[in-house]
Amino acid sequence: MKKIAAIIYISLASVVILWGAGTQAETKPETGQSALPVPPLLEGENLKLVMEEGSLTLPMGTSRTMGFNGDYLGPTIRVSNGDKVNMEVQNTLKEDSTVHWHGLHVPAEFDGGPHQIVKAGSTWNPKFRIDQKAATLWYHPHLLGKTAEQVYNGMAGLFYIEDDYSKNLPIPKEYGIDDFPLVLQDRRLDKKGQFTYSPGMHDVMNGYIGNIILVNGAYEPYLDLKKGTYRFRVINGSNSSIFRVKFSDERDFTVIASDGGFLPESVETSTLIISPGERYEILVDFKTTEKISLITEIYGGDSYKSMDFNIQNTDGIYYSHPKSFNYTPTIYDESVNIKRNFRMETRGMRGFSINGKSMDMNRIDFTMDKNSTEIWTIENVGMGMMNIPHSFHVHDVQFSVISVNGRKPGPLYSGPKDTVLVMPGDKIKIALRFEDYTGIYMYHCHFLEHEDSGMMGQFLIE
Ligand SMILES: [Cu+2]
Repeated sequence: MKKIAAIIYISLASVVILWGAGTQAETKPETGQSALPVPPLLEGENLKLVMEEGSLTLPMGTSRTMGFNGDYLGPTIRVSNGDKVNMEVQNTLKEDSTVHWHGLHVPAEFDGGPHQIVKAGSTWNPKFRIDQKAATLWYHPHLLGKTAEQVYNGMAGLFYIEDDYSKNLPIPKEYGIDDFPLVLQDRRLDKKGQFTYSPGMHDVMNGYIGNIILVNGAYEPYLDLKKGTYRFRVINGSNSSIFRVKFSDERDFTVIASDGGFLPESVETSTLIISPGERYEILVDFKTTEKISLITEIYGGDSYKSMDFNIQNTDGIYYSHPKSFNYTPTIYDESVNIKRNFRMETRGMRGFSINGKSMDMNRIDFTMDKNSTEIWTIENVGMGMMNIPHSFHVHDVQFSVISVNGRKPGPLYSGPKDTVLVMPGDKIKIALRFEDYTGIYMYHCHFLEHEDSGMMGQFLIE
C-alpha cells in the first residue's frame, strides 16, 4: 500500500493554495436530517429507464427536477461482464435528451452521445454486451449544448459492472448494506431554497458552482452503521466543481478503484481530489461508536459537511484491505507511432476550444483504424489571467495515464481512467487502445459548462 499526501501529483500543488480559503456554508436547514437515500438497483437483461420530470424537496425548499424512473437521479444499474443488455430508454420530458453510458465500452451507435438523440416523447433501444472488467461507471444525458442543464436538474445514475474477480474479492459488496454509492453534487440554492439552472458568463467560465452539497440527492443526510469495514463508491456528479473529500477526523482510508476499475495497488490516504465525472472506490474502517462527517470542499470555494456517519454500538464485519488487484496497466512507450496533441484553450467570450476549434457536429476531428494504439498529449494552455482548470474525458475506452508534466503519475492515476483533471499549465500523456467497435465517439472537457460551450471534439473509428 502506498501512502500519499493530499496531493495527487506535482501540479496539484497549485490547487492546494485555493483550498481552505472558504468557510463553512451559511445555508443551514431548520429541520432534522434525513437518512441517506440509496438508489434502487436495476438488474437483468431488459432494463427500462424513464426520463421524467419531478421535484426535490430539501429542508430549505422544493425545486423542479428531472430524473430517471423517479424525481431526481436514477436507479443504479448493475450488470456483469459478459451480460447482454437490452435497454429501453423512454423520454417523457418536454424536451429532447440522450443517455450516455460514461466509461462503458460500447458500439458508437449505442454510446448515447450527441448523435443518439432521444426525442421528447420517444423511446430509444440500445442493445449491447458488457465487455469490460468490474467498475463503477455512470450514465447521464449528453445532448449538445444541454448536457449541463439536464444533469444539473438531476439526470444521472450509477452503472456498476461486476465480474468473477470482483464477486470473489473479500471486500464489502452488499449494495446498500456495506457497499454504498455516494453521488456528490453541489447545487446553488436561491433565496427561496430552490435550485434552477441559469448560468451567467462568469458561471460558464468558472462553472456553475453551488452553495450546498447533496449526497445521493439529499442535504446533509445521515447513515447509521454498525462497526466494521465499508465500501463507498464516490462520484463527483457536479457540473464543474472539483471536490476535495475527507472525513471530519481526517482518518485514513484505502482507495481500491478509480474510474474504470481496480487499481494495481491500493492507496492509503486521508483526502481525495475528484474532478467532475471521476470516481473512486474506498474502504473505510469504523471501529468505535461515534459520529463522523464527510467533508466536501469545493475548489476555490467553501467547505461543507456533506453527510454524517452514525456508528452504532453494534459489531459488524471487518475486512482486511487488499494491497493489490488484478489490474496491470498497459503503459505504451514512445514507440507507439500514432500520437496526437490536444490543446485545451479558454477563448474568453468566444467560449472554449480544443486545438483552436469549438465543437461542430458536422466536423470529424480525426479518423483512426480499429485496433489502433495511440498516445495522446493533453495540455491546458490557459489564457493569460484565465487560468481555468479543465478535464479530459474520452468515450469508448479506459486509458492509462503515462505521465503528468513529464513525471510518472501519482498512484491514484495508476489504474484504468476515462477522465483526468488537467490543471492550468498541465501536460498529461495518456495511452489508449481502440478495438471492437467503429463509429463516431466524443472527447471533451467534463466541466459541463465548458463542454456545452464548445470544448468537445469527435473522432471516427473505421
Ligand atoms: Cu473545461
